[in-house]
Amino acid sequence: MTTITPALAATEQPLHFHAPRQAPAPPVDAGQQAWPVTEVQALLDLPFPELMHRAQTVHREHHDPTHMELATLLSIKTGGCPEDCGYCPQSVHHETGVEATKMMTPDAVREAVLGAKAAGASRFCMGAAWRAPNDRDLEKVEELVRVVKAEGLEACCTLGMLSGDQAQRLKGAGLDYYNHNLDTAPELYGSVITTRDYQDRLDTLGHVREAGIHVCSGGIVGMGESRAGRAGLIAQLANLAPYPESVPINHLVKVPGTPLADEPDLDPLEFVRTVAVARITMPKAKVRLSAGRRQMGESTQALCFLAGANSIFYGDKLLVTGNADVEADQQLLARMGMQTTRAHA
Ligand code: SAM
Ligand code: DTB
Ligand code: SF4
Repeated sequence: MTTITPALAATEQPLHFHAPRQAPAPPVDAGQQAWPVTEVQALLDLPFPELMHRAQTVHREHHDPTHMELATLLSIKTGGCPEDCGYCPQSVHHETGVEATKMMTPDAVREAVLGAKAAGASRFCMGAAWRAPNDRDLEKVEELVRVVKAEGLEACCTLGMLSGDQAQRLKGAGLDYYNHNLDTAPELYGSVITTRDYQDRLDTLGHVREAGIHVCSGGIVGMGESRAGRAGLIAQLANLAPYPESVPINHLVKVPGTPLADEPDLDPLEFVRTVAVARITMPKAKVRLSAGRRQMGESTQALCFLAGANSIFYGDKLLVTGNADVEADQQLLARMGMQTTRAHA
């Protein structure tokens, strides 16, 4: 069960104080459901040191553990969203003080892309507070995707639900990734969002996949769910065939005025466990430590990187809330001896 990393194998035997506890093996038959939720929960339940060892072993088999992807996020159309997502400051259903804006112009977006590139980001993700874009919106977004691509960054969008035709159009504009999160386990979805259902989310992911755009899909941890709830989310993501190329794991950012503003704090180790299990069940994916980094502090972030997170949102702002500072991120990565990739134009 334990793989010896090449560097270790060449010189010495690993120390084993006791045999690792029984934990599920990776899927063997691609035709079957890859990760039953019970097996995902069994991973979440492992003693923390065992779980971290498993996650690091998988991580090293597929990725350089010293590498970090930097993705910058920009809200191209903020607020006024008709959906009622319980966590979200941009919903018209919650009084959060977020003002609705018009869509940003290509020139303003270009400026943000250049800033992100100069700061070292290689991926640029544009978010809009829509239930779904209309066709006029989409035409404008196509232009923005071209702006990002012209500067040599990977382009990602998150615009809400998409039809098959809209996904094809974004692909035609050069979009690399589309972000659309499952957010939580199917059985918890209705208690967080009532204006759309899980199947709507899965349908959009299907359209994105069919159009040949890479899928970016993850969820939010810390919304009051149990371990079983987190297992349900990870199992859904891991059982998408194929699983997403990119998996954002957000920690709930509690925004005053949203229904989840007073949610009790989650034990940080539960968050790290979720990252580790995402890494084990989706070995080749980029696992992005997304919202919540500012609040969780450096030690928890460092544990998440050791658990297999190899991408972060980089820039002083997420969509409407603050992110960890760029300088603090650069220092943390430098202190950890980690490298990033720069965009080429
Ligand atoms: N409106 C589009 C949609 O919902 O697909 C795109 C933007 S929406 C803000 C993108 C994602 O941000 C959500 O699916 C959710 O996972 C995440 N998000 C929103 N508010 C959050 C919060 N307060 N804390 C953590 N994640 C959040
Ligand atoms: C994702 O998974 N997280 C990002 C991005 N995809 C669009 C959004 C996080 C939002 C956090 C709260 C806010 O600033 O609105
Ligand atoms: Fe709208 Fe997206 Fe916020 Fe939900 S998460 S309210 S769809 S912006």
